Amino acid sequence: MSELRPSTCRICSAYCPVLVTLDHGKVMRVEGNRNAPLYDGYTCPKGRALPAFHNNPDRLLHSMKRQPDGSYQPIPTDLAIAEIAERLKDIVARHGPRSVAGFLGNPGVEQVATAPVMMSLLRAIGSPMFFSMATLDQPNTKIAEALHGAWDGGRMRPETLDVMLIAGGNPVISKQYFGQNPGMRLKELVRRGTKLIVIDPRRSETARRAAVHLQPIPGEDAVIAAGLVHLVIAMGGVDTQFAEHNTTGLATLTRAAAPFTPEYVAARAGVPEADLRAAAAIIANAKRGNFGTGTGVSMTGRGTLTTYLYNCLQTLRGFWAQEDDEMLCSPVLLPPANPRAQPRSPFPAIGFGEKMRVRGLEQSVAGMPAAALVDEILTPGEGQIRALFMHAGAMRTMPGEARTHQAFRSLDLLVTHDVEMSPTAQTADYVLASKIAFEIPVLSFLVELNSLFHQGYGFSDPFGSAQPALVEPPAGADVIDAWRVYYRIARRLGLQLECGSMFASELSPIDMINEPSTEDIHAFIAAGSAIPLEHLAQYPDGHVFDEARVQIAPRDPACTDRLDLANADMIAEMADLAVENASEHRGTNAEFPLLLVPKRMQNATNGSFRAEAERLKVQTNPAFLHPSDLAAFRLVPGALTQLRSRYGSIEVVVEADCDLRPGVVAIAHGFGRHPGEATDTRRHGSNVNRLTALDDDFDRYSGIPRMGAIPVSLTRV
Ligand SMILES: Nc1nc2c(c(=O)[nH]1)N[C@H]1C(S)=C(S)[C@@H](COP(=O)(O)OP(=O)(O)OC[C@H]3O[C@@H](n4cnc5c(=O)[nH]c(N)nc54)[C@H](O)[C@@H]3O)O[C@H]1N2
Ligand SMILES: Nc1nc2c(c(=O)[nH]1)N[C@H]1C(S)=C(S)[C@@H](COP(=O)(O)OP(=O)(O)OC[C@H]3O[C@@H](n4cnc5c(=O)[nH]c(N)nc54)[C@H](O)[C@@H]3O)O[C@H]1N2
Ligand code: SF4
Ligand SMILES: [Mo]
Repeated sequence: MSELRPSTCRICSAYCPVLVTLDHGKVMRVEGNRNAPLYDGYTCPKGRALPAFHNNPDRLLHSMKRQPDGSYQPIPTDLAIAEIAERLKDIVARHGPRSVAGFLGNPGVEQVATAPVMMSLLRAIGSPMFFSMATLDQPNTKIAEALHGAWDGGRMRPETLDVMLIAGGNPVISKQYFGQNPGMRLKELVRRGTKLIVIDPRRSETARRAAVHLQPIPGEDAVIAAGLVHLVIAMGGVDTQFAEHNTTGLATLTRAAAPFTPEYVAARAGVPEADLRAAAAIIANAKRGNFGTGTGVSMTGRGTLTTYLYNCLQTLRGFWAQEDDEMLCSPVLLPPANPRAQPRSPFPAIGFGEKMRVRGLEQSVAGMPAAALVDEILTPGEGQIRALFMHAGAMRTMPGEARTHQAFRSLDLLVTHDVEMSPTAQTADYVLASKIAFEIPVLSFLVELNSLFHQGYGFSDPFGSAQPALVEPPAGADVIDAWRVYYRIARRLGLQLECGSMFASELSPIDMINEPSTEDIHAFIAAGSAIPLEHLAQYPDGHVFDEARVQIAPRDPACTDRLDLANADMIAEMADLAVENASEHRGTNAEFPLLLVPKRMQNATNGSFRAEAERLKVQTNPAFLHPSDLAAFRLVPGALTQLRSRYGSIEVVVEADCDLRPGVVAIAHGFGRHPGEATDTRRHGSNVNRLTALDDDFDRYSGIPRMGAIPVSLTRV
């Protein structure tokens, strides 16, 4: 019996609504759901390939335990959990609570119940060591907000903008900034007259729609941002009335930006001065605008300063939502909001939380520094991490693959969840076979939650959906929701877990006798939501709740908060930037003449979805170069080549890309096999994180190292 059921693709945070064709409980077909609002039926090829993901012959259907000889044998999941609980008890008794850590990455997008329950177990044990990929992604967005302050009313809605600037982001492919049908949203934006400014060393799918595309040398974004601040001030673009009422530090910022003249910036960043001036003129003449940064900025060093400067530029122009504007991302499953057209003063970015024992790092507003995890494992002494719960594909996605591998294998206990024997699974003591996709109920909560950390997420209109699981795991499978592992461990250790909305002052106890459902955990996280969760059930395709639209309220006459245009650390960094030796900081030379940059590919999401690589034509992650560079290295497209950085080397397939700036190598991360496995580069791709290091030129707040603008070289094989 065939039936059509609405659900949501969760391979990435776009959360596209889909219609799933089921036949006798088997996923047969996935297509965009045109009945759902906002998305106009959009899906990408990955979403449409979900049936194959479900029916992947390599899928892990049983949990695995590592044997003394390094091989893996199936183990009943509940037995694995019992053994893990015993070992954990012993580790806590011997090394204390801080020796237990949890790490959550992108698989938490699919399994949103993991985060609260994993965190709850760590809290019950008394460990502060909860890490997430957020600090190896774009921690600069939250940190810049802490340093500058935030606008209570938020940003201006995209459909009202005269100018939108995106530096180091490619929404058409990544869906970041336009989560709902990005191609179409961007087209509408430009058709309505918004001038798009894109800063990207590649003429990306997004840059093609730009009024001005700056194609700079990678890693010079802070210089460009400072140059735009300088020019906009010089052009008389400061909204002086807004600045007077809402800011401090204008004179200091003006002085700090003075060295970044258009001549200097153009020469240093390798962009035409006329284009830089054209971009500044668009900004200075616009009435409404928004500026954002992506991973091209956060990975290439100085992400915090760059995003800080774009926030300052936004403030100089008064580009924040005004009284009576409709709030961008009015809450649906988040608690009700009452935003006002007024500033919120800066708040501490660091200095309040757990201190790391390495590189002077500590917890920040962006979370615990994930870049410190590996060295917290490897550094002996009080507080050393001995047990790790991993819910990510870290062996492919963490900078510095070799050191990460060394750390993972040195643990007393490494537990990971997985859907296949990925490189990360192959380092673990226990691999817990996980449910996937339509076996898991879905709640649109995560998309809204992300909007609190990064302006590129959230629903442009108050959309919400909650859908049940559609299918059972295959007959005979012994797979589990990740959160249940933490719940069952706690139960075995006699610990009481607590859960609730992250906005609530108090959490509520979880029933430790009758195991809750995943929907029960969802209800905990959405407690106190603007639209009660029960209302969502009436709309199987999802719904825009017009009653949830929030208008920005007037400024409170008593408000004395101010946005800071002259954070001391940021101003000091600008001074360093202005006098440093640019080429020395960049690190290119005769041995490493090229700069490697990150990019995302449409048909792969980080390290996931390798099972369908063949069908999606992303078996390998090619290293793209400008044809002139290929010629200079006497390489032809498709050739196998050694790509080398100061930290390591990988074999890659080179391809030509006329849209790239010469001197740049663009390659996607998330590929490659376990270091011990035989590899065919054309079939498995290569792990870019053999070329990166956890302590390379790292951000002092979040610890994120350089994962872009990395000096590299090519050698023919
Ligand atoms: N060099 C370099 N490194 C990067 C980046 C970069 O640009 N360059 N980007 C960084 C960024 S922004 C991010 S967000 C991270 C992403 O890195 P991760 O957070 O690791 O995310 P994924 O690679 O998407 O994780 C998917 C993998 O997790 C495993 N997995 C474990 N549990 C589950 C589960 O329950 N379900 C499913 N479906 N899979 C599971 C699967 O094997 C799958 O391969 O990478 C970071 N690393
Ligand atoms: N299809 C697909 N979608 C994804 C993902 C995926 O792997 N595949 N990953 C998801 C994740 S985890 C994240 S964090 C988001 C990220 O979302 P985005 O940040 O939008 O990621 P990208 O699409 O890689 O865009 C980064 C752009 O930065 C450019 N760039 C590189 N170096 C520099 C530089 O030095 N300066 C400037 N100005 N630009 C530079 C690159 O050329 C690229 O076009 O995407 C998410 N969506
Ligand atoms: S992977 Fe594709 S279909 Fe799935 S949510 Fe992301 S953009 Fe949508
Ligand atoms: Mo990410």
